[in-house]
Amino acid sequence: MNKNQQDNKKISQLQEHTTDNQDRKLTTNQGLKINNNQDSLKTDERGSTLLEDFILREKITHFDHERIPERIVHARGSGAHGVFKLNKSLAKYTKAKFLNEVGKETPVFVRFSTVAGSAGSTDLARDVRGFAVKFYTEEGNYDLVGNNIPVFFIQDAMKFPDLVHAVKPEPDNAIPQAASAHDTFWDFISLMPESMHMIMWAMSDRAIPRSYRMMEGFGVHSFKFINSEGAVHFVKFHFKPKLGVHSVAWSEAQKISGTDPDFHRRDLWESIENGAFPEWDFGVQIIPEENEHDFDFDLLDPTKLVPEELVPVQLVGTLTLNRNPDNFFAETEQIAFHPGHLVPGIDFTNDPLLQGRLFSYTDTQLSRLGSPNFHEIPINRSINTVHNNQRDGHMRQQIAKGKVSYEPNSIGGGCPFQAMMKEGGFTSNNERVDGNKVRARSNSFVDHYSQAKMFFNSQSEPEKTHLQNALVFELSKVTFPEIRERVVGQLNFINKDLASYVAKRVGVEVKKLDMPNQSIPADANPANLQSEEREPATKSSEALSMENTVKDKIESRIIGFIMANGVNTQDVKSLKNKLENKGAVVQIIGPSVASVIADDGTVFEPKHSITSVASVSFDALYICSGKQSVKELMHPEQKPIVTEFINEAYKHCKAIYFGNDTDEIYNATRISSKKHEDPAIIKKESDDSDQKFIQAIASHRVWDLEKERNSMD
Ligand code: HDE
Repeated sequence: MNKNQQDNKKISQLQEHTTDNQDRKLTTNQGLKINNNQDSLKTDERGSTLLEDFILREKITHFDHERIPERIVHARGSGAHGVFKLNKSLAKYTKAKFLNEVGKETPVFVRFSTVAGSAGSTDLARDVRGFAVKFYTEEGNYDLVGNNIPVFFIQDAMKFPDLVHAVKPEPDNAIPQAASAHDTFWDFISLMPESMHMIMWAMSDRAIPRSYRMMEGFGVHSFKFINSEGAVHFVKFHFKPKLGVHSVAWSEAQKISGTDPDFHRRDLWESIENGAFPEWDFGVQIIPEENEHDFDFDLLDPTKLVPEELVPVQLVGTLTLNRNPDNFFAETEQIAFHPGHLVPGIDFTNDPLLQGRLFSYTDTQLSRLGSPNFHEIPINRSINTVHNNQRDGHMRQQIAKGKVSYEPNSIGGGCPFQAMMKEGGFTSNNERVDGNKVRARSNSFVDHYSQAKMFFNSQSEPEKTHLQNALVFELSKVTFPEIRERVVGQLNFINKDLASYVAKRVGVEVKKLDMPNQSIPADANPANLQSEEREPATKSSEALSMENTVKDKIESRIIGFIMANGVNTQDVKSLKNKLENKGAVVQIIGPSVASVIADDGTVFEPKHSITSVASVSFDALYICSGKQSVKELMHPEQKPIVTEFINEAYKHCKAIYFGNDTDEIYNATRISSKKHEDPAIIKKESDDSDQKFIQAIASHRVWDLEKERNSMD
């Protein structure tokens, strides 16, 4: 543990519950030392096992009960510890202490997740990603349970079970796993015009991130900040990754799902182990209460975002993940988030989606973790001690002293006391409430297309192509033509070209939207909440395109060095040093995992054999210099494997660098027939070639050249 981690109050609290088996004897759960862990107790060597074998019974009983229910949504996830540091005080807006004092550090645990798949599903599913942060503040736990997309599919919690049932595997045959490309999801979506903005995001490359470290995080709903004078501001929360927002290609995602379904989990784990700590800027968009109605959308509507052109994001803090969990189940699986875990100075709004969440999260922990004492599980404990009169329940850990478990009391001197506001006692925002009880949707929520248009307008050409093709992919898996037609009808409200592009490729025509006439009251039929086509007030917004993201870093990018015996040592070492100095990770790929002997006798140990890894696991490739090495790689047995490996990286628009004497390899690949200049294909020609390669890696991909790179066969 380094000094920073020792100072982390949450980590020191966890130490009390952490064990280490190093140099210890095996024991039962009662602490009894075990002398034989190989054989059960029997009537004879070949006899029946005795019921009295309490050691066997304990071991098997525990094993029988090892599984707990997985999360109903967000089951597949990975997490890490870290710290949140405040760089700019928000005291003007909120009295939350962790957001007041510049320089203050608050321990955090962050869990990233996919939504639809089971706990064992692939990381690379086309899906929204969860981005849930637990801040262990001095005033109690504050949970910001967000996503990597700033809006949501539905406007009201009432529709959440329907949405989730629609996207999960279909109930008759439990197919498909971790995928939205099926009938029931698109049936639901085609009837829910309010989903269309989120559909634009979910079909964009945001739904197939390169890494958890390269995703944004959003609180999604509008929340409230309350300052010490009681003044209220609306706030939207943002996390912006220092490494930029980057994605993989869809064909790459599908292949990664086979070659390394733990791709994101591994990436997070390894970058932290390697000291390349993932970092985000934390930002807020702040809107004074009196400006609530200044927008052409409702701040309470979770299918809308606040364009950064209207309200800039103020960057006020840094989130850094610097420590992997010691135990996945104890920490990542048992962590229990809840948007209702608040601290003074932060409050909810009436967003009807958020309001429903406030019920759901404690409820789900009860079924998942099995007891109302889930807050006592070490990862869930607040760093300040809990004092209240709640008692007992399954698996109670806390030993609360004294006779008294009620309030008011005189026997216990009235303790624990209620805290006054000035002592940090939480008070809800004193909002005036006046209205009729109705089961209805506000008219201010019925505009479903203008922000979907804004998102589509904001995309670069390659991003638009990817989005269109994602829709084509998904809808091609829908077996009901009328559903495909309805979705296309919805798309037509967003963009005519988009609708006709998709229609042509999924075998339907663009028609006037025909919503089924269901036998329910018209005003309660979601299909009737269809809005008119409307132009967005903000036509397009820079922040919505990944094209405009950070592209000047190669930190933690994985560069595959392809080499064989006879490779040029000097050349390998020099480039490796340059890349590693900038924080990239170099991994050697050999013809097999056997040691590679270089031209001067130096031994390189490959991490991978080219036969057992695919180029999708790398951000860029270097074909190392050396005649002998090239000769071995171009041996008839190796040649097809090596060329396919490189061709695939080419197809995925990656940077590929050819060292000296590698023309034979270059000529064997599809790259040799390229017709135009390609800044990410570099030959070692001059002193600045290495620098060009570094720049190409930092740019992530040459998406602009995707058509060209894929068109030659
Ligand atoms: Fe969740 N959501 N959600 N959700 N959600 C859960 O809680 C729910 C919503 C989000 O890493 C569950 O502990 C309802 C929006 C994340 O442990 C459950 C509604 C956003 C995670 C639940 C929503 C989220 C969850 C399942 C609509 C983005 C994973 C397991 C009313 C702002 C947290 C659990 C983790 C998890 C309910 C909508 C984010 C069932 C009812 C919108 C990141 O309680």
